[in-house]
Amino acid sequence: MSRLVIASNRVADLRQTTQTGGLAVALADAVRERGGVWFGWDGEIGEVDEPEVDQIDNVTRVALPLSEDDYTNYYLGYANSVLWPLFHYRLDLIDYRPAFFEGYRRVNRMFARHLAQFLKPDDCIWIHDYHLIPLAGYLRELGCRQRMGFFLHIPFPPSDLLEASPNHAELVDWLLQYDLVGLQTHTDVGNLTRYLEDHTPAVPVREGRFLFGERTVSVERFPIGIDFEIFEQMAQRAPDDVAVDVLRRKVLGQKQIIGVDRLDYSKGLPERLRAYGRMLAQHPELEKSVSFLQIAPLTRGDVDAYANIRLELEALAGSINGQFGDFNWTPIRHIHRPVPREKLASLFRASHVGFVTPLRDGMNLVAKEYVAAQDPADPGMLVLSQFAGAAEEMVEALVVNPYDVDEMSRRLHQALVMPRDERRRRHEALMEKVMRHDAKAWLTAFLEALGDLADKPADLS
Ligand code: GDG
Repeated sequence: MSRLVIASNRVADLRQTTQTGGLAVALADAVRERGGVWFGWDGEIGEVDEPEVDQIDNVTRVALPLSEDDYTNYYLGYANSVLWPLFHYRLDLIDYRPAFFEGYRRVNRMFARHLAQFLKPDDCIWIHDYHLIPLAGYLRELGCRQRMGFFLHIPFPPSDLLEASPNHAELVDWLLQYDLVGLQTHTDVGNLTRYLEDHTPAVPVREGRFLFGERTVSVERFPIGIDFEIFEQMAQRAPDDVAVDVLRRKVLGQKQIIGVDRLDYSKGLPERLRAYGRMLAQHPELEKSVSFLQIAPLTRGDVDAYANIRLELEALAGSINGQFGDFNWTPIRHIHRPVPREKLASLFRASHVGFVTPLRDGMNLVAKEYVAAQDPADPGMLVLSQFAGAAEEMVEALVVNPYDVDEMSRRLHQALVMPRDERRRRHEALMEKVMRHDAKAWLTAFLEALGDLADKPADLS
């Protein structure tokens, strides 16, 4: 088995993966099993010429800081003020500046130079997400001929939107330097396929395979999953403070709705709060018998669009509490601090509705975590946006249009009053999918596809 080399914007702390999400754990396990390298930014800002190298058994962790300039132009700039909004269909929020694109190229070129020194000829290289699209191209320029796969965690937009970026042709040319491009959904695969067919000389040779010059490139769907077993177990061990809260709610006969998202404009938070407010207005009988817990830890606070969304949410939550609340009832609790993962799992289990309504999302792992955390005998109900990648599979959820506040309000109410039999039926189907398509299955499918490509001749014409 060849070694595995992972490159991601942030390199995981391989000495302490239990605290991080299931994805980092699954990737860390894979790289430990095969031996290899994990390469990326260490999350620090500073000037260092050489990366920090840490050998942990058979895995080399290679991490380096970003300069102030690179942090501004590559990370906050091109990655998060151009690609993130563009790939989430938000042309209105793009802040395009030539210096951002220059920074993006510069950092990827610099990453390639450092990473190349750690590669062996038959390594299998797996590059993650929108920050590092050009990495394979720059590695190829340095003469690296290894198999390279790329996985995009966020959506891939339709051509009409992608073309709004002055750099769309370069972005797609860079994607064509990979042997395998993995995307989350059928919609994403369709969008990239149409772009390749309409705007590039790549020739389709069979479904999902394109001939580009001397090389072939595969485009496939690999819907990402969660570490189902660990999350399910975690949900069953409620910490004392959550257990007390559950008891208090039981005594009061109160149901809880939960939302958990990084504070981001793609997550549809204002629309979600409005839908909750509308439901309270339309159902006065719910007074004091329901509450909404929204956990939204701050990320990328340095980008203007994130500061704006925070202010909007605070105003909305304040107005809902002001209009409906009472001295002994706070209709909405809204938390910006991150919550430990174990607590999150038990809060999901203690909540009657999981309210997951992004305007656009690559997959959305929270939807899967909510399902995994439920008690199968008396499960809560998931209300899920049709624009989350997860909705392609999780059709037994109450699927909503996140732009339609009235529909969300109706579905939220339906979820709160849904009879137990129907909840159990829907949950059983959802649970089976979340369990089967877990993080391990995603990872194995991707690596098998990348491995298989090595055995096939490049020219399929
Ligand atoms: C990108 C794509 C795709 C959230 N708050 C806390 C916390 N979280 C955890 C959740 C979940 C993760 O963060 C968020 O994952 P999502 O999938 O929902 O969203 P993104 O962060 O935007 O991830 C997305 C994903 O990549 C994987 O490919 O699904 O579409 O946008 O695990 O539980 N965890 C803790 N405290 C919090 O306060 N511990």
